[in-house]
Amino acid sequence: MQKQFIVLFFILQTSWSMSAQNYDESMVPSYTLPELLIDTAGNQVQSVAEWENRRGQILSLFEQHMYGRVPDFAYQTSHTTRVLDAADIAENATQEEVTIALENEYGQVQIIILLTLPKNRSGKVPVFLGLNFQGNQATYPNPEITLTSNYVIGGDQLGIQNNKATEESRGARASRWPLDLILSKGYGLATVHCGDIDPDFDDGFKNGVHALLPEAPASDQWGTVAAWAWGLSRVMDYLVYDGRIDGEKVAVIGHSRLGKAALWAGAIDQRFALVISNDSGCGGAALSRRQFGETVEAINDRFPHWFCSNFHQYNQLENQLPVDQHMLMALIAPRAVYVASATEDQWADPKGEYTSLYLAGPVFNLFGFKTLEQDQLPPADTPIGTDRQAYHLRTGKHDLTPYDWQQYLDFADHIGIGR
Ligand code: GTR
Repeated sequence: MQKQFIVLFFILQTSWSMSAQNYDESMVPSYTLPELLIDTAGNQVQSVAEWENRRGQILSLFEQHMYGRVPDFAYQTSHTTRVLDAADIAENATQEEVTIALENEYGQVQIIILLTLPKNRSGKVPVFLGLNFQGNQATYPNPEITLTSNYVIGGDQLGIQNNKATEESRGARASRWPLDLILSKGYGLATVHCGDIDPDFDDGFKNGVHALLPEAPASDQWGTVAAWAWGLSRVMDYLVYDGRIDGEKVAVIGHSRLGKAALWAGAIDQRFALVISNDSGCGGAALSRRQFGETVEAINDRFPHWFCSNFHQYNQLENQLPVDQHMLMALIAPRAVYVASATEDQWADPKGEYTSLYLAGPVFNLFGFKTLEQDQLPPADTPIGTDRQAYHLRTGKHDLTPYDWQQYLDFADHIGIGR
C-alpha cells in the first residue's frame, strides 16, 4: 500500500513538473541574447587580440553566475598504474587503470582512469576522454576493472542497487563506449566515473573533491558540474604527462549532465583540442533564454548542487543572465566543438542546442574559420559541419550511441586529430 502511494506520488509529481515545461515552439518567449562581440566597455571586438580580452570577461561571467569558480586550495598529487589483462582486446590494445590520488590535510580523493590504448598505430596516440555515470566497470565487461565503490545513479537494469554498483553492472553501459570502433580508428579511450570526482547528490558539498576544502563553496564557487570539469583537467594533467599519448590531440566528450561538464572543461582548459557535447541540454549547449524543455528553474530545483548558488537567482529570470550558451560555445574557439542532439530528447531542446552553436560562428570566423551556413536545425541524421564546428540530430532517444560515436570519430579524423 505504502509502495503504491509512493509510486502514485512520483507519477503525480513527475507529470506536474513536466506539464510546467514548454515543448511548444510557439510558446518560446521573445528574447535578446547578450552580445558576444561587444565587450564590457561597449567596444566591438574585431580582432583575435580583442577577442582574447573579451574571452576573459565572458569566462568570468560564467564562473560568477553559473558554474562557479574553483577556489584556491593546495593538495598533493600522485598516481599509480595497474595493468589489466584485457584478454579479449589484448591483441589490439592495452588496458590499465591509472589511479590519481589528490590529498591534503582535509582528505583524499582517488580518480581512477580506465585507459585503453590501441596497439595498431605508430607514434603518439590521440585520445577521447569522457566521464561515465555508473563506474568504469559499466563501460566494458572486463572482470578485472575495479567496481566503483562510490555513489552511482541508476537502477536494477544497470546492476545498481541503492546507489551502489554490483557485479551485475559490469558492461551494462558498454553500448555508450564502443571500444572496438574507437580502437579500430586508432584512438584511445580514457574514462572516469564522475562519482570519483564528485558524487552526484546534494549533500551540502561534504564529499568528493569539495571535501578537500574546509568550507562549503561560496555563492560564486563551484557546484558539481564545475567540480567534474576540474576533475577532467586533472585527468588531462595525467594524459599530457603519459609519453604514449598525444596531449595535443585529446577530445573531451560527455553525455547529458556530463556533456555540460565536458563543455565547461573545454571552455576553461584550452588543452582540449576537441570538445563534444552529446545531448547536454540546459546548462550545456542549449540556450537558456528559449525556456524550451528543461528550464533554469527546473534544473536548479531538481539538481541544486550542479551550479553555483548564484545561478539560482535566474530561476524564471533567464533574460537577466549576463551570459547565454552561445557564449560558452565561443569560448572553445579556435579549437573544435561538436554538438549533438536526439529527436526524442526535447527536454534538452535540440533547436536551442543547434542555435547556440550556430551563433558562436562569428568568433570562429575571427580566427579565419568558416561559419555554419544554415541558421535552422538540420534534418535528422544529416551531420553538418565546418572545420571547427559540427552538429547532428540523431533519430532516437536521449543516449550516447555508436551512431553518435561514428560521427565524432569522423569529425576528429576530419580536423586532423587522428593523424
Ligand atoms: C536529467 C536532467 C538533464 C540531464 C539528464 C542526464 O534529469 O534534467 O539536465 O542532465 O538528467 O544527465 O541524464
